[in-house]
Amino acid sequence: MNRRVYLAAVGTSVSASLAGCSSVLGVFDDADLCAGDDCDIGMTRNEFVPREYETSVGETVVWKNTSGAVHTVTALESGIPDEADYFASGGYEDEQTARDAWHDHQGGRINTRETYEYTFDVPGTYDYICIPHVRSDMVGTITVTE
Ligand SMILES: [Cu+2]
Repeated sequence: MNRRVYLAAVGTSVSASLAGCSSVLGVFDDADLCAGDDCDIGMTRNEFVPREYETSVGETVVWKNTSGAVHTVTALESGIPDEADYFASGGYEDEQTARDAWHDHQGGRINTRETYEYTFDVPGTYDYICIPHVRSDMVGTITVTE
């Protein structure tokens, strides 16, 4: 975890999350957003916070479900560098398998207060989604620098 980058990212995300604050907050959402101590990216009822996060090669990013809802972290194959490995909560090797597993048995789910982590080894931009909430625009982007 890179605290300096995290704090910078939080600074830019606050206004964005406030702007999208019309949604009904779950019981955990306001009090227990990821504070950077044990995670980098929190998950409210339907948002990754921060939505855009910067890290560097070799750093491990930790997501934590800070809401009462169930989420996934699922990379979009079309949204990651060509040389990068695919990643998804549940450890699925490709996006279709991850989607099928979710629809079949909520495979890859991250329950309340659970975490998912991934170490980025290839620089570039990574787009990912939460499968059950992508229609609510629960999407995020990780930028990995050298
Ligand atoms: Cu979600």
